[in-house]
Amino acid sequence: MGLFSKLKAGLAKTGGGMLASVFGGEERINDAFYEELEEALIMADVGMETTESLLDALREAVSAGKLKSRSEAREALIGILTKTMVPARPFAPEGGPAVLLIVGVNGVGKTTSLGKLASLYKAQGRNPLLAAADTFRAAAAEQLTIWAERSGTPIVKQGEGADPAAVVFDAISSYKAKGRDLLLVDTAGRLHNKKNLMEELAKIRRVIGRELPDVPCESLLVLDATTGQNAIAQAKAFAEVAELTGVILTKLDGTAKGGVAVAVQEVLHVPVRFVGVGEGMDDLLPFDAESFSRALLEQ
Ligand SMILES: Nc1nc2c(ncn2[C@@H]2O[C@H](COP(=O)(O)OP(=O)(O)OP(=O)(O)O)[C@@H](O)[C@H]2O)c(=O)[nH]1
Ligand SMILES: [Mg+2]
Repeated sequence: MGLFSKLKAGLAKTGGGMLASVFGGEERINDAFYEELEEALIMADVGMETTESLLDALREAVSAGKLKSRSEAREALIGILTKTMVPARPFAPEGGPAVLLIVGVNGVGKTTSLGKLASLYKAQGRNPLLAAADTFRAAAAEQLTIWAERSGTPIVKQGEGADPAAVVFDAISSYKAKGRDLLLVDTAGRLHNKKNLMEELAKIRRVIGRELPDVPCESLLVLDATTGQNAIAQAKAFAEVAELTGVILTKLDGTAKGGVAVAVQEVLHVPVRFVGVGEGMDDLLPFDAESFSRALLEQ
C-alpha cells in the first residue's frame, strides 16, 4: 500500500463518518453546509477555536473565489488546512545527524513508535542507534530490544532501575564509537506533574547537550489520538515543563478523533512529525500537512 492510501485508511474512522457525508451528498453551498461542516470538524476533535478559524477562512475563500459546489469548497478547505499545519522549520534528521528524544505519559505508544522509527530510518539508509532509557518499567528494555532485532538496529541498555541519564551517556559513547548518525532515545512514561521524573528528563537533556553539543535534539511528545481533547490537555501541560519540538500522534487507526492532529499544532505551535496508524513495523508515517488534509477530507 502506498503512503497516502495507508494514511487514508488510518483516517477512515475520523473522515469516514460525518465529514464524508458533508461532502458526499448535496452539492450546494448553503448555511446548512457550514453548520454540518462545523459539527463534523468538532466531532473529529479539530477543536472549537480551530474549527471557527477554518470556517472563517473557508467562507472568505468561497466568496472570493465565487465557489459554487461543495467539492470546490473541499479543495479550498484542503488548502486552508494545509496552510495552518505546515511546519515552520525542517525536521532535524532531514539535515543530518540528530537525536530524537521521545517523551509522554504511560502507554501512549512511545516504545512502539521508536521501534518503528528505527526501521523507517534504516530503510532510508541511515544508521540509527536505540537507547533504552526507560529503566523504570520492567520489560521496557526487552520490548525495545525486540523492535531493535526486527530492524537490525543496535541498542544500548542497562539493568532495571539504572539511571536513565547513564544509559543515554553510554549510548552516546557507542554512537560516537560506531559512527552512527541518529540516536533514538526511549524514556519512561511520566506525568508532567511528577517532579522527580521531569528532573530526570532534564538530566537526560543535559547529558545530550553536553556530549553532543553540535547535534540537534528533537524532543517529540507522543500523544494517543484516541484520547482526543485529553491529548491536547496533556500537550499543554508538557509544553510548560519540557522543551518540545514536535509531536508523534499514535493510534489514529483506532479513533474518530484524528482531527486532534490539527488542534495540537494550533495549541502548541510545534508540528506533528509522525502519525501512527497501526501496530506493525510500517505503521508509522512521516506527517505531511497536505496529504493529511487531503486524506481527512477526501474519504
Ligand atoms: N492501533 C495502534 N496501536 C498502537 C499504535 N502505537 C502504539 N500502539 C499500541 O499501544 C500500546 C502501547 O504502546 P507502547 O509503545 O508500549 O507505549 P509506551 O508509551 O511506550 O508505554 P509505557 O512505556 O508503558 O509508558 C501497544 O499495544 C502498541 O502496540 C498505533 O499507531 N496504532
Ligand atoms: Mg515504553
